[in-house]
Amino acid sequence: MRILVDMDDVLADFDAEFLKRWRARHPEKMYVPLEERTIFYVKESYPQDLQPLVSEIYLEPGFFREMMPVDGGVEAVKTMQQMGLEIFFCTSPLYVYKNCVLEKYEWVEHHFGAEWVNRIILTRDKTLVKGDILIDDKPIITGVESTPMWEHILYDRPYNRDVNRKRLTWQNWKQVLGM
Ligand code: T3P
Ligand code: MG
Repeated sequence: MRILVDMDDVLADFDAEFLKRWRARHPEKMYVPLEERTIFYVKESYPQDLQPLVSEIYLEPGFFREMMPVDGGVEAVKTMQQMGLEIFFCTSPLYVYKNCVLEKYEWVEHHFGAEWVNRIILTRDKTLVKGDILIDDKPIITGVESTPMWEHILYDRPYNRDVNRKRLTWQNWKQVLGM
């Protein structure tokens, strides 16, 4: 069985990194706590006049490299591999790819080890990738293939709770996947 695992907000905590930087840089400005996020894209969760300041943060050097791992994620992926599952990271670069692409590779090398870099699939279209399961926090995943090979299982996040689909966290993945 091949499992595709998304990176941002599944293995690497994009939202926490954003909030940490936002609150340090703009302590006088409003912020949206994670539990109140109902929109996938962090920028769209903020008023229009603040949006350039939001994207400035996740476009800056170091943002993707310095994200903390999501609790239990690294361990879960390594356990899956030990159980004989075939694991690939399946992640999309930002359209403004300058720092993000390199830093995603660095993040995997740092948190998993150099040999795991061979397992990165970087694509803007995940529907083209073959796998049995895709674990991803994005509510709806679209691309040129209308019926992807994988089953999308949501990584549970506040902004995807309106989607009625199987969901898991790194605390309950074994029960949800029946392993
Ligand atoms: P991933 O496929 O690893 O989840 O959009 C490019 C990547 O950045 C993609 O990574 C999703 C992530 N991302 C967010 O999680 N939230 C955002 O607000 C933005 C702009 C990107
Ligand atoms: Mg994601």
